[in-house]
Amino acid sequence: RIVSVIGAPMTYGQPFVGTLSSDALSFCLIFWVCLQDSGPALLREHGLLEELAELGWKVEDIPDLDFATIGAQAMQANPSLRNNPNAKNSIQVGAGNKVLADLVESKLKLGRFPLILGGDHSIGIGSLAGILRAKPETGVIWVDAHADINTPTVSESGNMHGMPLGIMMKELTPDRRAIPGLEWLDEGPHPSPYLSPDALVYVGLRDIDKAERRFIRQLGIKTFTMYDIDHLGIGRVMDLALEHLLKNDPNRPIHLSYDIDAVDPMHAPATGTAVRGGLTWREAHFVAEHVVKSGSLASAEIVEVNAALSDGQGASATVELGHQLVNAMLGEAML
Ligand code: DIR
Ligand code: MN
Ligand code: MN
Ligand code: MN
Repeated sequence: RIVSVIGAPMTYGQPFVGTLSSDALSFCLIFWVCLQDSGPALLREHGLLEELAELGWKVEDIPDLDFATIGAQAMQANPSLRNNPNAKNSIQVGAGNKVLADLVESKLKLGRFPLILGGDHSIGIGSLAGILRAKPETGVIWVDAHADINTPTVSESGNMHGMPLGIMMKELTPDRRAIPGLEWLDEGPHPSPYLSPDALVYVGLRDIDKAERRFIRQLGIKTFTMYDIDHLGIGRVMDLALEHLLKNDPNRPIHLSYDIDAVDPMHAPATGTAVRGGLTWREAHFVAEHVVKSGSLASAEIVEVNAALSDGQGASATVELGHQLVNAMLGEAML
């Protein structure tokens, strides 16, 4: 099979752009790290593509999406639009995700396995939009310390990496055209379907905002927090997660959206919003391995690997983990 590696170095959905100290800002301007995330480049340098080939995949390497340019062009096209504090950088986030969605959709329709390298988790908007246009029946496993189900109305931070699921659920965002930059989701001959709450399973949550808690309860979303992992063990949790998604259709495609901050900061310190008490190294791998073993994994993404947010040692440890998790997603553990 062919894996299409899509570098999606989005940074506009997280707080470390635009709001930096002057020191950090000059660092940014020199190294471009604030407008273009280094995650995909570092994973490539780490030998990711060669290893996928060794695992038996044909690798299609797509040049990283240039979100800095796409974002700047979108801003130029809408000079009158003000930055919205309730959905920060929504023009740039929206424009970049539109390109990502088209790419993901086209690769899936060619029968390829899209492997998306983030970037912050706002790219979940484009990934899900593209996936649901190609395969509307897809189920999603969201591995994260956070629920990422805020909306511009309820978000306490305004950061869009905390909103992809809130924006992709009809119950929470019935009119996506109201968010500047995201109009394309509901426009044109080919609008992007919403994700149904029962098509989602969470794994690893431990930092949930008040409004998010209410949404999860109201919508009845299947959720396995760190408490559940401690209680039941990761094996049982993943069995139950797959059972929830596959009980009515064992052939349903699954998308794995993997936020590296689900893993304990001991192993993944280079990420924007680290939360203690996360997945162990083995639990983190098992999550991916067990989804692969089901035979249902059709697409995957790894997000929030942000080397700019740690010292060199922390950054290389996080990239190493990200690389290993990608190997797991693409079947390294299968005999
Ligand atoms: C928080 C943090 N719930 C927010 N979310 C993060 O800003 O909405 N998601 N860090 O990855
Ligand atoms: Mn996330
Ligand atoms: Mn997170
Ligand atoms: Mn018990």
